[in-house]
Amino acid sequence: MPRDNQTLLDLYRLMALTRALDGAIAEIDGHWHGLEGEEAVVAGAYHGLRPGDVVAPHYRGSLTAACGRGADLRKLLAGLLGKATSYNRGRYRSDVCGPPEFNLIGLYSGALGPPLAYATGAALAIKLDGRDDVALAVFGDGTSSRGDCHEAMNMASALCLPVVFVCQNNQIAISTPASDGVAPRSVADRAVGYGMPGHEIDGNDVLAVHDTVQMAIARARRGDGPSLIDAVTYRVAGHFVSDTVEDRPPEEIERWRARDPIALFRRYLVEQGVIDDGDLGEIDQAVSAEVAAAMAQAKADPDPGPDVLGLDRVFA
Ligand SMILES: Cc1ncc(C[n+]2csc(CCOP(=O)(O)OP(=O)(O)O)c2C)c(N)n1
Repeated sequence: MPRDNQTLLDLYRLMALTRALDGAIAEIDGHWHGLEGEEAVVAGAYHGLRPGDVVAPHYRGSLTAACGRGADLRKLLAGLLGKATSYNRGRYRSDVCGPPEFNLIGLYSGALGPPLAYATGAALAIKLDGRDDVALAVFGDGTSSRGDCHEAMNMASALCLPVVFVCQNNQIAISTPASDGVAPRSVADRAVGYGMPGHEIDGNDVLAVHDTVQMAIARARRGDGPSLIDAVTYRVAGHFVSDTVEDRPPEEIERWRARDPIALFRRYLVEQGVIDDGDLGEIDQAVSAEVAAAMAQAKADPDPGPDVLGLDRVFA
């Protein structure tokens, strides 16, 4: 698929931003569910959407989805810290419930699975309105075994809805390996049962993710219906920051660390002559400074007052 240098650099920047955010939040929040190693899936999937498209992100990476759609970093971090300056005035964690003005569907109840149905409902609305927008639902391998996932995919295919399903397959759900929790060999194989295209791809290759998601989006916009993409990656850290239980073999973790998606993409960009190491370092520094400044501002922001405890809307 042809891509211009700006797209390549935007993808790199979104991956670097995702990692810098992840590291900064991990330092202050022991309950943070990080996504180190999974950056290629989220940057590849969330880059290049149109404003009218609707996204139901997986909770790991929902901040990347919001950033990719132009949300303000300081306001997002204020949401994480429960500050009055956040999009929802400190009422809900922005890592699971993004600002709806960016057409983001949140994990409103905390239950994994329902967002697939919400995204499918959004796709039905898009179709009934006669628009050529699409809905994108991203979810984990564990979530893919929920009943909601089956219902959403069945309805999406039966009604030929413009929705793209992307499994952010980090191969584990808390402590259940996908090999125990997913019945077929691959999540993508389930697509056959729904009569939609299924693609198993390298989730550590940002270009494979971006190209495949964009291809599925183009298909959905044409009115040809849903697709299922299984982006296979790996969770190199614990389920959340303070999770010290580790029952995966250390050599398996090291093998995946050696396939770090950001390092792989850096090498590609330099080898292709798109950018040199020095300029990549400048992007890294700029992104880190941006995250540090937004975090400092969000920390200094005021806590919500009694005014947000009223019975009005959650979102400002
Ligand atoms: C319906 C529901 N069941 C259980 C949970 C508790 N829970 C939180 S994270 C998680 C693991 C989900 O695994 P997966 O979908 O693979 O995503 P990952 O955490 O690996 O990114 C579970 C079971 C939940 N939030 N919602």
